[in-house]
Amino acid sequence: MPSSIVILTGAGISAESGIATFRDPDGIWSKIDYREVATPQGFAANPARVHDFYNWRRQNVKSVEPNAAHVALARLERAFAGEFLLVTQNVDSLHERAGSERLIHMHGQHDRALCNACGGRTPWHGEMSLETLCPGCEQAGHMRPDVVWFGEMPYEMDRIQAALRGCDLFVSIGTSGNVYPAAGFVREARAAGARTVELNLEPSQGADLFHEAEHGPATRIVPDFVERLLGA
Ligand code: BJW
Repeated sequence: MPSSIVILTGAGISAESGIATFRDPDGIWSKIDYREVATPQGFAANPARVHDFYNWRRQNVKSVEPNAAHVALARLERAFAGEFLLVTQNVDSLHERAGSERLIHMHGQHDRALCNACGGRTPWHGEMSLETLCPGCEQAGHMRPDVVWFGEMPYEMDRIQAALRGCDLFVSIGTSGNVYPAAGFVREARAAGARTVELNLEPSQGADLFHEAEHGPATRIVPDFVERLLGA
């Protein structure tokens, strides 16, 4: 049994809940140019377009439920006696809705807004527009979705890297391994001496870097993996 676990999740863990992934053949980036909606330059060029995109995504996640893979990770966190950190690249809230608590949203969250002027973060569940002003800001700054776009620094990197340096099991779930720094976590965990496991529908970009892999839908392979781990 390991003593310290870090788990990284990506869009694939939420796919069976009904949230589209990014790079699968029918994924979001097959229909929409990421430069227009997921870069600071895209937001500066056409903020209304970016607000429309995230209003649609925020609305979409309201009707979905956590699946068996989210539930299994919450169960692992509760049952495991050692150090545990779940790092998700996902901006949906399905992990916390399934019961996960030791969780970092490294690419931000749909249900929060970020003030361009004061940097304050506010819970946000409705639509956002060019007229949306920061409720707690003396400068009445404009709000943007609290998500990390390309070229921006992901959140809580110091905490994540400390956990990677101290872990003896690293598990990557439902991510294509295309986007850094998350795609580099497996190397950091390996350098720290961790056993590394990939659970994904298909081999990811960095599949060779994992000691073990299991390929299949997350709702099957994640609960199976958790049961084996807790039973060991
Ligand atoms: C299933 C399944 C099922 C399906 N069961 N599995 C050149 C080299 C190295 C790095 C760079 C470079 N050029 C630029 C960079 C940096 C850049 C980057 O990595 N670019 C690459 C594309 C090359 N990264 C950044 O800019 C990051 N910041 C950064 O590096 O900061 C440092 C810095 C700052 C300033 C200056 C210089 C350096 C920020 C990245 C932000 C990513 N943002 C997004 C949008 C977030 C908001 C939103 O949701 O709209 O985050 S993009 C998108 O990709 C989203 C995701 O979190 C992220 C990762 O995607 P993920 O989760 O892996 O999804 P998919 O679709 O790719 O994969 C799904 C997988 O699931 C697939 O494998 C399926 O098979 C599988 N699957 N169904 C199990 N049922």
